[in-house]
Order: sequence, then structure tokens, then C-alpha cells
Amino acid sequence: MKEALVTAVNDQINAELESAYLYLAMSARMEERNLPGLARWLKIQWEEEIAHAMKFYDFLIQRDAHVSLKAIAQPEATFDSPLEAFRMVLEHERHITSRIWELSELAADESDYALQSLLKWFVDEQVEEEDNARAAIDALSLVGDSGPGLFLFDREMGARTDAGQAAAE
Ligand code: OFO
Repeated sequence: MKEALVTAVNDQINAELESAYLYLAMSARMEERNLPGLARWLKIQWEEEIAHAMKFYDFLIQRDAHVSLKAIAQPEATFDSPLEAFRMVLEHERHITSRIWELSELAADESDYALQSLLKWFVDEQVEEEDNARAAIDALSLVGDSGPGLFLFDREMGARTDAGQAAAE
């Protein structure tokens, strides 16, 4: 693999692990707010992000390229309401989408067809990730930040299947 691509994929491993760390911290904040369903949803998201990082990790290993793990920044997981939390999720996923698209452009410039093939999965995944965050924002905008609506929404979000199960589907 070209060195610039190896560096960019290693940076993306770091970005995925940072995403995981952010969602785990947000999950803890939801536990503190007595919202176990939202906490569970975010914890599953944490697992998904680890799985994303590992897809890139395994790809580098398979291509006989050097894996270089970097420091993971402390996450900024402070929010005033569940609605604000999911706005943060959407903003973060948009940031990840732009990174994936940049990486796709680089892979195309360098004619690395194997990396382009891997990234196609991530391009599609980001459509789903942004859509999920938007759906939560829409629901929270309707139900508000307290009361029976939030109780029911929390229960619904807690019914999400685990990342391992989703990956096996
Ligand atoms: Fe949340 O998405 Fe990874 O890539």
C-alpha cells in the first residue's frame, strides 16, 4: 500500500476509536440521568465503532501494512438534554462521513481498488448512521425532555439489538 494511504487509514482507526470513546462517555451520562434505554443504545454504538476500527485494522494487516495506534483524546460528552445529546451524535457522524469521503477520494487518486471497495461499505454505513441520529432527534423533538413520552422513547431505544448480533445478520 502507498504510505499516504497507510497513514490515512491509521488516522481513521483513531477516529473510529475516538467515536467509540465519545459514545461510551455519553452512555455513562445517560445512566446518570436514569435513561437506561438511551444508555444501552449508545453503548451498542460504542461497540459498533470498535467494530469499525477493527475493519480498518484487519484490512491493514491483510495488506501487510503497518498498524500504528495513536492516543485517544478525552471525549467532550457534556449535554443539557437527550435532544442535545443526539444533535451531538448527528454532528459527530457528519464529521465522520466527511472523513470517509476524503479517504475515498484519496483511495481513488491512488488507484487503490481494494481500499475503495472497503470504503464503499463505510459510505453506506454513514448514510445509516446519520439517518439513525436524525430519527432520534425527530422523536426527541416531539416527546421533549421529560415525562411519559421520554420514558416510552427510552424504552424503545433500549430495545436495540446488540452490535454483535447486528454484525452477524
Ligand atoms: Fe459512527 O461511524 Fe464509524 O465509521
